[in-house]
Amino acid sequence: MRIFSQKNRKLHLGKFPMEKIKRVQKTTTYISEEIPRVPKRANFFNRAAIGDLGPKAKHERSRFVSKIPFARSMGKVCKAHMEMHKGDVFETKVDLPGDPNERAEHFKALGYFLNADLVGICKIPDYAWYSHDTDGSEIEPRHKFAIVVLVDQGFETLDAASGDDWISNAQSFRAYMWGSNIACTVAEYIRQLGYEAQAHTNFDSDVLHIPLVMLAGLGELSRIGEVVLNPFLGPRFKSTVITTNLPLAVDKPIDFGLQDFCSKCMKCATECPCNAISFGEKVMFNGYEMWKPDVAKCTSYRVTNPKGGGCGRCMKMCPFNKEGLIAHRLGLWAAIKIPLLRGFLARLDNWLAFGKQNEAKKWWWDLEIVDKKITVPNKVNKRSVKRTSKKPPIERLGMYPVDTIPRPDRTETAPIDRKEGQRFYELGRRENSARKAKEKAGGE
Ligand code: B12
Ligand code: SF4
Ligand code: SF4
Repeated sequence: MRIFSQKNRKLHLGKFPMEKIKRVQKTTTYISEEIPRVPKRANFFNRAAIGDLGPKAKHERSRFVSKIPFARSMGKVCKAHMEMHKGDVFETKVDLPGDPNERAEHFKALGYFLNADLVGICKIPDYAWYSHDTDGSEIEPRHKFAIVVLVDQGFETLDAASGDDWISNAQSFRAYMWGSNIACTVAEYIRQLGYEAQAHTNFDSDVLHIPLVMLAGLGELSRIGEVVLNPFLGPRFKSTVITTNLPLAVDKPIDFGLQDFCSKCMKCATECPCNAISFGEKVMFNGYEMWKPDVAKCTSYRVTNPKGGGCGRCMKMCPFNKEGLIAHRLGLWAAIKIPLLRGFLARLDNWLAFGKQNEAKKWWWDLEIVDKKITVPNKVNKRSVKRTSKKPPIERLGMYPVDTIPRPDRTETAPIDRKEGQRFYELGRRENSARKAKEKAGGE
């Protein structure tokens, strides 16, 4: 719903007023100068497939998306796009407008024309390139610029869902599929203009999306952990990336007060069905700070979930996952502009039980593919709102930094060591407190 006329709004600005959000020189998440590159073997979906999370996760990993018929069909579309990720570059470089600003505006407007929800541009730091592919071969950081495209997972459908029922993976794939359409089209177009370009989608990506989404000024890293939150879409999006050597003007990171808001709100942590999200302080992980989630717990839960396919309940329950003028825009304005209100707004969201399932919006069928037959599952996750922000007395989270990752080409199982993971978590917590204390004392 648009209240005011958008007649004179330039198309590269998109539909959300991102130009009103404060821009900053550095991300609101601390990033040191020394970030190691990691191989695709580190990806916990890959680890589950190889058996590092045990036999049950290994078995279910092979079907956790394709067990939902609708998610499976979108997956097939994305798979068909894979041959378009890379491609030949036209021999003649087109004489494009010399100004990188004009070019950046062109590609943003193009993204919006193709139905992107948000588009940003950044330079790609080396660490955002995976170091090795799944076969162990090295990956070269080959392009300097990233066009980062965000696609909504769909507010109204998520409003009806529990976040971990029989639509969850299909919501992910809705966004992956549109993202794949956009990224493959834009990459091919850039190659026709005579410049190298590659699409990085959910089916194959040589880059890590989280740092790129932040650097392209599309959001701040949230308590959920490995999720960037945009003020208008909340955490409810998937990203897709086009890397290129075509020089483009870049965006700056944003600051809308999320680090402070998340320090006063625990809703994602309270509502996570497997306690994978931290109630505590940020930790240092591979040279940057974050609220690291326990990805072993999250991956196991998502792939083995017996009452649904996948999970995204943390996104669903976040107070920033809203739409509408009163519920969202006014609340958002207050959360950004009045820091003193943030704790109250977080409590109010809980008290008003925002995030409860809205049955009026349910449209999909609960269906599961078992042994190539479609069945109606007899179990479905239905959830209400916990309405508490109490930290559990004991919180056992593990994390798995670069030194714990199996060799890039290792195809045999390398079971994770949960005790060691918990030890690393404690070390990361201490490292971050020491860093902050030093910063406070005026050190580096
Ligand atoms: C594998 C994966 C998972 C796995 C395992 C993660 C893991 N660590 O192995 C699990 C199951 C946990 C998972 C869960 C979810 N995921 Co996920 N995931 C991925 C995926 C496909 C690959 C990441 C990877 O290879 N990790 C392995 C290594 C690299 O992990 P790592 O070293 O610990 O680094 C992680 C972070 O620390 C961060 N990171 C890496 N380098 C750097 C550097 C800096 C400076 C910083 C600040 C951060 C950072 O990114 C990595 C993300 O896993 C990415 C897509 C992508 N290509 O980036 C999506 C992605 C990160 N997931 C996404 C989402 C949305 C989710 C879920 C909400 C599920 C859902 N229904 O949508 C949950 C959220 C869980 C949580 N609490 O954070 C989105 C995030 C979009 C956003 N809003 O920011 C992504 C980008 C997918 C996409 N295309 O949009 N995911
Ligand atoms: S952290 Fe993982 S298991 Fe927990 S709510 Fe988010 S997606 Fe679900
Ligand atoms: S639920 Fe609360 S703590 Fe979690 S990401 Fe959203 S605002 Fe931050």
